This record gives sequence, C-alpha cells and structure tokens, in this order.
Amino acid sequence: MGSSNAQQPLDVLEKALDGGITCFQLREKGPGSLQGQEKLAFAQSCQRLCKLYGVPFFVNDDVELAIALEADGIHVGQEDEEAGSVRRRIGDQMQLGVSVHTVEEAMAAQTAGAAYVGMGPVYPTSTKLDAKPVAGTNMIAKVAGLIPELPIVGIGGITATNAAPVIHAGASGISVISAIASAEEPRQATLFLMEILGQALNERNVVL
Ligand code: 3NM
Repeated sequence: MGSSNAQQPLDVLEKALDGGITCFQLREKGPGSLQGQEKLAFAQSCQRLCKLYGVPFFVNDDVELAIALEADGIHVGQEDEEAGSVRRRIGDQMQLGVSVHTVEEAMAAQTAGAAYVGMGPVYPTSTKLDAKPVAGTNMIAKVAGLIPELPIVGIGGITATNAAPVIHAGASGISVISAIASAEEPRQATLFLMEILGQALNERNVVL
C-alpha cells in the first residue's frame, strides 16, 4: 500500500473494502517494508479484513507467506519465481496472477494456469520505482485479441480519469495503489473508480 497517505494502511484497506474493491493484493516490499513477524502479523490483519468483506486476498511475490496464510492467491512478476514453478508449489487450490509484458509471457502465464495477467505500467507511475517504460494500452489490446479467455488487469498510474481506455482496450479490470491509498477519501475514491469501471465494462457489453 502507498506510504504517502497519512492514514493507517489498515484503515485505508477497510475504506477500500467498504467502497467495493473486488480483490486485494498485499505488496509489502521495498525500502522500509515490514519483515518477518511484523510482515506476517500485518498480512494476517489484512487477510482478516478481506475475509470479513468476502474479498479475495492475494500476496505479491512472497510464495512462502501466501502458502503459510492459505491466501486466495499469489501474484508474481517476470523477475520473481517462474510462474510454472510457483504453480507446482501452490497446487491447484490457490489462484495465480502473473505480470506480463509480451504475448509470449502471457501465453506462458496461461500455460501455468494463471487466473489473470497484470499488464503495465499503462501510464506513468511513481509508486513502483523499478517499473518498466510506460506501455500504454496497445499490448493489452494485442493480448486481449489473441488470448480472449485470459483476463487482463491493467496497472500503473491508473485513476478514475484515465481508467476507461484500459477497459476499452480489452482489460477486464484495473489495479491501483495511489488512486485509493493516496486519496483523501479512499472509500469515495473507490466508489467512484467502481462506477467508472462499471460504465466502461458496460460500454464493452461486459457485465460486472
Ligand atoms: N506494478 P499506482 S506499476 C505495483 O507495471 C505496480 O507492473 C506495475 O501503482 C507494473 O497505481 C505498479 O500508484 C504501481 O501507479 C502501481
């Protein structure tokens, strides 16, 4: 979760859940991030909240933590453990998400049984320091055209103002950090994002 918000991360999560997020991913990494027991305790608190709201709880990158918590899902990038190897460790109960940037990577993710692929950064972002160059929506459209059954989630710099083109390009959803975590009113921001998302999916005749 973004650290630029003065609000406590668990408060922000609760407001986002209240606002209607449909999935949560714990991405506790980078400078100053919690480690060991502290990370475990924080993850458990997030998971408890998600359970209360019936929202899937995903862990980013940390396969051990995802397995220990029996998380709903694990998300890995191309620099993390290879998706096929992650799949063998998690079995077929846990969902798998994979960040991809090319058609080939998307196909490999699909072979590993990915429930969705993340694609980005769609727009400039200052949240992920080692983000790849801005990709726009072209590759999303390409992957959506070639592998229509594989859900795509756009990520990177997405806000209520620029979310619609991501969906129109063929993404099934969006993933945001700062648009919610840095909002003054995370619940309102989430409600608004969900409304924009619903409209954009509707325009593509996809029903939420
Ligand atoms: N992954 P914000 S961009 C975590 O391109 C992450 O794979 C990206 O944060 C990718 O919504 C990104 O604040 C940061 O831009 C998303």
